[in-house]
Amino acid sequence: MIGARRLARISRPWRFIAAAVLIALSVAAAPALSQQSSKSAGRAELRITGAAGHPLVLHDEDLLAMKRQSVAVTGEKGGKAVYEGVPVADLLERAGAPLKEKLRGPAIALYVVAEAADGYRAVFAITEFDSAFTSQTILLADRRDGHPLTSADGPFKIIVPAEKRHARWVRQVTALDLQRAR
Ligand SMILES: Nc1nc2c(c(=O)[nH]1)N[C@H]1C(S)=C(S)[C@@H](COP(=O)(O)O)O[C@H]1N2
Ligand SMILES: [Mo]
Repeated sequence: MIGARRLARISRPWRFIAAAVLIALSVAAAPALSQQSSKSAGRAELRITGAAGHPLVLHDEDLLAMKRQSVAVTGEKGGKAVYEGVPVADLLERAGAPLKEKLRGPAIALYVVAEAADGYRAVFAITEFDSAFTSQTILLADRRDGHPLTSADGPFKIIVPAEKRHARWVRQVTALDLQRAR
């Protein structure tokens, strides 16, 4: 039998250790929890930069509040998917880029560099986004088949529906840089 005095002597250090372990665990979990909540609060961002218009930073909730469009596409390997997002033209317009009736004269020399997190780059002439020039809608997608894009694809991916090769279907888009040809 363990006497009451002896029990108190044994259990006190154990109580101390249990408390220390609990504190250590909560300290360790805090960064993971705050990362989780910042992710669900949607801090994925898209920068629009460059020569024409004004700089603009958009978050995924901004894209969700804009006029949305979806497109059914066939992948390079034949798989089908429905991408949903915002026409790149609307994003450029929001940043003050000349489109529609303003897309004429010197503005015809503008081009957009789509920049990705892995350093990949693709170039589009500004006319490729304008509905007066083309019936194709190039989309900045944030959803595929109703779900947010995977980390390999997203948070944002450019969809070029009429293009059979997918070299300009830029994954992990971080910025659209609007430049003028010299
Ligand atoms: N960020 C990024 N996007 C990219 C690429 C890349 O290397 N990095 N490769 C492109 C090329 S060449 C192709 S064929 C497709 C391939 O897309 P998938 O891996 O989803 O099939 O992504 C395009 N988008
Ligand atoms: Mo490719």
